Amino acid sequence: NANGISKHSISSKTPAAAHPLAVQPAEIASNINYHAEFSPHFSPFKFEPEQAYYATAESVRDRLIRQWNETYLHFHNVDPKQTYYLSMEYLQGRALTNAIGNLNIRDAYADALNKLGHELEEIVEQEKDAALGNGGLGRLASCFLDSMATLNLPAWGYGLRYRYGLFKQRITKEGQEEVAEDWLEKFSPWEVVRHDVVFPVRFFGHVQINPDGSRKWTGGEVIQALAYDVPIPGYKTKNTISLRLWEAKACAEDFDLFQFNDGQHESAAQLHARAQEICAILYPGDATEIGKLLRLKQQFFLCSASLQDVIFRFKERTNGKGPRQWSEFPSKVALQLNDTHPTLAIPELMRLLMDDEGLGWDEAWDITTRTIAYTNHTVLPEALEKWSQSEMWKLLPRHMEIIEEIDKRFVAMIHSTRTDLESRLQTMRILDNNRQKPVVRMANLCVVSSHTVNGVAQLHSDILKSELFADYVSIWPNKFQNKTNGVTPRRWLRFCSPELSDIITKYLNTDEWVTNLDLLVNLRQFADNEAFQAEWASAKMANKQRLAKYMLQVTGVSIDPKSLFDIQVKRIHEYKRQLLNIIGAIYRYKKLKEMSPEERSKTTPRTIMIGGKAFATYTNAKSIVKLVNDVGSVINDDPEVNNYLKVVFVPNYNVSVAEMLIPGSELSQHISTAGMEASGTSNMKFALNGCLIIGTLDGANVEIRDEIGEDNFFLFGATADEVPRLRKERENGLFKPDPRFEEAKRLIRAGAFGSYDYNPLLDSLEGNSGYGRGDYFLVGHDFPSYMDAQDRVDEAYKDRKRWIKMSILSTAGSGKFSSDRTILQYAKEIWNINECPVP
Ligand code: B1H
Repeated sequence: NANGISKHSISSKTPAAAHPLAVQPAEIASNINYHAEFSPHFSPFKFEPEQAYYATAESVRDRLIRQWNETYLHFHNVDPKQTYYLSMEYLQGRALTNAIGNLNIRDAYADALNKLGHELEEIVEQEKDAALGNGGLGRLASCFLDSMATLNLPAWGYGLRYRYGLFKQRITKEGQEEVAEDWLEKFSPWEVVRHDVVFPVRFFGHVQINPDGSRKWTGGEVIQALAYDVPIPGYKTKNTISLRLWEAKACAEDFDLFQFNDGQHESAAQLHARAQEICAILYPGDATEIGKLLRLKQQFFLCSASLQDVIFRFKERTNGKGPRQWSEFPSKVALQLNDTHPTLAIPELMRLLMDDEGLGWDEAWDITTRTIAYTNHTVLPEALEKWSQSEMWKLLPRHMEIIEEIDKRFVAMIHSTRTDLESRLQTMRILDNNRQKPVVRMANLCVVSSHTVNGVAQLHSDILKSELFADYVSIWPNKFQNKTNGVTPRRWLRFCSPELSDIITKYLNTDEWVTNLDLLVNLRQFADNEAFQAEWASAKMANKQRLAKYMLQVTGVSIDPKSLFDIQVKRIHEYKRQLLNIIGAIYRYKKLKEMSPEERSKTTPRTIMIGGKAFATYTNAKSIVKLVNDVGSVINDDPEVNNYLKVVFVPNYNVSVAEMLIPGSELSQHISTAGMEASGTSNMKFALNGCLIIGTLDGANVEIRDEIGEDNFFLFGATADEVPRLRKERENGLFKPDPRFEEAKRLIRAGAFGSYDYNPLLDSLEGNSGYGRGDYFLVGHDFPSYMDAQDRVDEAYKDRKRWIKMSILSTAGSGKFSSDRTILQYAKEIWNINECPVP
């Protein structure tokens, strides 16, 4: 290629002999030993758990690479239409348990490790989480990869290889402290660097107009994108797909030897430093707009490298049939944008097709719009990405030309065919020029340029159609779809709760539910079966004991496994209303204090666990973290009540912590202001694990309740369609707060939980209007019905048989929420791709 960088391609000279892989535990043990001895990372004379982990992981990786190569070659030969999932985030968590589970070699590896004097359970704990994502959106991408592989779909993921993933949360007296998380400190055994896969990505520069009128983007700086492949095995299938993560690096020739020898060390390495910046960190925002130029660079870096790779593969897979026709592109490639973060794929594909491949606008536009689809994950106005036009002109001048042209043609189309929409044009346009600083509205660009736009739960998709994108629906009524989220039942039940899984397999008399989650519905017939109930209860108890042990270890607080385990874990955000939870807990504490010992002994003992990370500059979210910790310190140290109530903050919530918490949970809180949580996915994981939900009619809660039955769901709160009216009423001074709510707030202000100044946080719940003020999230309004729902929880828990039955029905009703179902719907209804199993 132009930069003299060679690309990998399938050669006729592939190595022939397949090296046999170990099968028996003794052979596996010797293979692990082999890796321990020849891995250059550690001294061969040590075989502590850490070394054992790396050697085991490398042994497992050999198998993944074998399958990955077979899958790649198979796709190459069959040349099916393939989906590429573009996402700025993947929350992979740990890989070892998942890999040996999916490859169905767990027992052999456990035996092999035993032979070497280690326990698998201890070894898997050595692995650091790969946390290249913030929350639900990133974890969804990882669940999707697992399902794509398991369903044998020709699909894979593209992302960025951040040097530092999501920060580690440390809890101090001051509250949350962010610490860089060094997931690559030693190295990651799950990635394979591909020195033969490198693409140039340009920034800045200018547009050159050629004599024939064609345009070319030149100058500026060019940074290289280097591929790292993370093999993603499917469950009990040979298919192993790829998560390709790009790393940024500068070319050797960009290193100015003359300057360096001249003593100007820093400026000599300037481009190297700027390249390193690009993939240095994941921006730790979740549903908050991050207006950083470096973030825009990251987004373009992902889009450009991935599209060059896709086009390279498209051209390569000709199977000797002569050069590709560009008209074939949409029948070979589907691109899915995970929210607007990879929107630049749209102008970048247009640019590559027009400027590099010589296509005209109309043909390039036709190909682009038939290839790209967009998933929206939020309606929160502050999370809708808008980039400054002037910054974009500097960074991506050719792309801005293309975006202007898309906008211009859209405006012309409205004027010529839809004069009825002319009054709406100012909000529908891609360019917003009516501000001091004109911006590009990324969501509008996505809607105009995609063949399909989808929301992530039915209620959310309905809101997209009736509110956020209503104007576009009248132009393109068939463009909008719903794809309710799902979670992988492998990680989120089969592997994180082997105890419960074994019982399910025993009673269903098959383990097919792991790939056909709808089979769980057959558990309903056992909901009243006493033997089944007893086994179910004891599995849940074992999980609670494991969780209690963990909590003691990380917080020093001892919790009673016989108490009701009530959990809320998710990113801290005002719309998710952790404040409602903690204010409810404070009122509960106050009531317990007022009771006689006799009365107290009749209450349902509870352990409330709250965990999650707050965006570093989100002041109210950080105050909430501090408040939960302060309230916990007071209650947990109060001997009068601490047998009946504990409040514990779960530090550093991440995927691995979730795998411990969710199986041990009995009640979980999904209590966002209705209409604001697009879907939620942990609600699905909790329900799948037999945990009951207290929640609002928001996001996927609505569908979960439909599936498991309203009797098995603790519902409260305003509905989405009531929210605007309630906010109005509040503005008009018509809201009368509940005295219990007022009392709990008064206690905080009076310093019952320490001297930290919670007034600014509590003030957000007062007043009459304004975003973030005047109780925009309706905590006060929903408080009384929340407390009623909590009373119903306490009553239900006293009847153990009833509770266990509800728990069973919860799991039995969770079949719909498998990401296998979600991905099959994407495959059929958006991507138009078919399975391609490796024989
Ligand atoms: C979701 C985000 C998000 N929606 C901006 N939007 C980000 C927005 O770094 N940023 O700038 C990062 C993430 N994340 C979540 O997606 C929704 O809030 C959940 O309700 C939903 O379940 C999840 C997956 O669809």
